[in-house]
Amino acid sequence: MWRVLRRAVTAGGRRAPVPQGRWCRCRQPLASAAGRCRGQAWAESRTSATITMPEVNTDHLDEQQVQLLAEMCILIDENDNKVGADTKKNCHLNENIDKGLLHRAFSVFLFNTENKLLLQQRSSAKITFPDCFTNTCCSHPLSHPLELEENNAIGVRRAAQRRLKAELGIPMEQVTPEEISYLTRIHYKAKSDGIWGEHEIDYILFVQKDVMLNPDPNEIQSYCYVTQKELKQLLDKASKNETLSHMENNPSHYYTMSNTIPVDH
Ligand SMILES: [Mn+2]
Repeated sequence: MWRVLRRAVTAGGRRAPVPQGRWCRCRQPLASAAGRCRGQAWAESRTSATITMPEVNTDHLDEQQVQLLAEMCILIDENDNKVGADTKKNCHLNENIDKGLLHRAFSVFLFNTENKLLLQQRSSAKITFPDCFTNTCCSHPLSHPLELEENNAIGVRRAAQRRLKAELGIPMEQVTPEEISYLTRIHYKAKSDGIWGEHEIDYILFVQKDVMLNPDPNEIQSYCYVTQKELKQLLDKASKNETLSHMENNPSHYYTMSNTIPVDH
């Protein structure tokens, strides 16, 4: 996580050169002679009655988590321009991701006043990456006017406040959108299993505050604060597949961020 963040921050402010070839008006390479990039082609396909979505049986999954699959995420192109909306379920099916479906997301790193980072372990009920350790809170802004607002990433920061309350039980007034800093964006793609996966542009958000926690066990099974040194040790152990002493779980369950690239070149 630290390595990727450092790279993303260092890269801030520079623009990638414009490559040659045929380009869509959203500056993405064209996927077809029809003059559309993959993101737009996907958005248009969603309005067509001839497209069939993959059928996935969710009967064996956690009921509360399955209900959340109906939430509407924000579909984007590779430059983070909104191109539509689709369910959380459709956004996280590898079958759709393989066709280029991409959605907007965020990743919160909350530090206390001792500069320790809050980590969480996802619950076993989670559909993607169950039991994985990760940073403080990863989720999505929804396709709702308040969370679609792009000025100063305010919509994403509002969504982060909502999910810090929902997952960790942090009272809304303890972390307001004004106290959440937007650093940069990364493009992240990873498979969770054969069916489910992630493909998103993540807004990296930092918060520094001492907060009250009351985690929802359906979302989170454990949490801890770590120093930067402790986090590096944990990641070292995870990469060597060694047992973690005070987080007693399979270290290979750490989110791998190796497939991330900074968006804000
Ligand atoms: Mn996602």
